[in-house]
Amino acid sequence: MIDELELYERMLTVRQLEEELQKLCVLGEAGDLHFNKGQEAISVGVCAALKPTDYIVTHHRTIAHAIAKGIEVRPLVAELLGKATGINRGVAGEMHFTYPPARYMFTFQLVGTCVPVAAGLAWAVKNFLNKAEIVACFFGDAATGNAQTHEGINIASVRKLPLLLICENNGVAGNIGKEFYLPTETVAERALSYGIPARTVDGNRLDEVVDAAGKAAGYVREHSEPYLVEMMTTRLSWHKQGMPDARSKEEIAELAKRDPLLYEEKRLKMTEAEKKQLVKKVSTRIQEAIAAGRVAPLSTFPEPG
Ligand SMILES: Cc1ncc(C[n+]2csc(CCOP(=O)(O)OP(=O)(O)O)c2C)c(N)n1
Repeated sequence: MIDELELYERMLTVRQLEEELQKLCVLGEAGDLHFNKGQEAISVGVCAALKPTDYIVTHHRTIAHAIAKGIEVRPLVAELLGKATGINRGVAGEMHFTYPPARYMFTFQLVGTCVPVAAGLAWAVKNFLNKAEIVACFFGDAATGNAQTHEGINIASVRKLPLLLICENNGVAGNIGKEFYLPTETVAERALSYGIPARTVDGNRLDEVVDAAGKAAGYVREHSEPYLVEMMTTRLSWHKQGMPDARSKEEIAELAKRDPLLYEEKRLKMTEAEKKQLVKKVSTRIQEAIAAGRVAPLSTFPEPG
């Protein structure tokens, strides 16, 4: 049974953590990170619909997926600050980290690359490990214009691999609009050409995400075949820190009306007092993690040889 309040808390953790990390980027204590603001319901909802033993592979907006898959805030922050106490001893950074104990397997800087690697992992899980687990791969809508995404989906379909494809469709690639990279109205309709099922849902509604991801994951597990779920969403942050948004303030304010946190607060009929209490609880955890990360020793590369 999924605890809805706990899922809301995870979304809130991502939102608040990213806000605090952004301050550290400005101070020069963290690099120019990619944030997930406005898209939190997807990572949190999909991971909640998976089994803890299922694997995930993600693209470059990695922080939300890490929290969603259960990685602790403290070692995650340490990693992002390049500290030895980080999940990868501080040498991986935001777009290359991995945490197999949580089945958070790979993250990718190169757009589209996550898809063929996720297909390879699904192949290994099915044929080598002989397990009933599935692999979920998160990628953006612009990644579908990349050849590697095509190869990955193609081979996953031909080899009947247990791969759940989650397209986070925010309608932009950096500061470029979708008319420059997406030739169809939806990403889901392109799945037809790979002979795999697909559907489009509202990625800003946690309940819809959990339901769609749960059904799709069930299909993938039962049939050992890929399934694509396109989740329509809103990027409310800049593409990355240090790269101001080309969209107007008015445009972003319009998108913010679909804020997944607001939707969930309304749906759960949360009172101001309840929200305040949760914000305080989450904020304390984050502040403790940041304080610990700041004083932790810097990462060191192992000596060669
Ligand atoms: C192969 C490749 N080309 C270009 C880039 C530069 N780049 C980084 S993120 C990005 C936009 C990707 O858009 P999308 O896949 O829709 O994900 P979003 O950033 O919107 O979450 C681009 C073009 C890259 N990292 N890799």
